[in-house]
Amino acid sequence: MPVERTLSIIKPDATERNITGKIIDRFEEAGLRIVAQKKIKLSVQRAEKFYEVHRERPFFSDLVKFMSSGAIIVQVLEGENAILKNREVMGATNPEEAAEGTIRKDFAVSIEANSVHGSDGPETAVEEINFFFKEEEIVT
Ligand code: IDP
Ligand code: MG
Repeated sequence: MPVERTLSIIKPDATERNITGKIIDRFEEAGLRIVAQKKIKLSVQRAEKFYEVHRERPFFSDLVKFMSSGAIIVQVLEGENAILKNREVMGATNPEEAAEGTIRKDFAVSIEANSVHGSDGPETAVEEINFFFKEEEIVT
């Protein structure tokens, strides 16, 4: 299986509740390695840009408000099949539909405040990693 990189975000609802270590443990237990990480706060403008593809969705402005409301941890995760593996560990967008043992099932507050973001494919992974990190900030 190919070694891939994916962009992960631990969202404001999780940093606020001080459960980032519990979430990171799920990634590491699944064989994903943190090769870059920083704690930041997004401006409204940066959050709008990151979620540009959702601009026409009814939840866009609430999502931008939420994602810029507090600290987030952005990470590059690396491992075999990392993009899909991370999505599996995260669980479905709506925690009510997320499988047992997934991060969103165990930690999410709502469909919006669902604790984590993960890239959804190889192209978005590259774009999203480049949105937050320079190559020299990624250390394997
Ligand atoms: P994903 O994070 O599982 O890839 P997307 O459809 O890409 O889900 O949506 C991006 C984010 O927008 C979700 O993680 C969630 O925070 C928020 N979101 C998605 N659907 C809804 C909704 O129906 N109501 C409120 N927020 C939503
Ligand atoms: Mg998505």
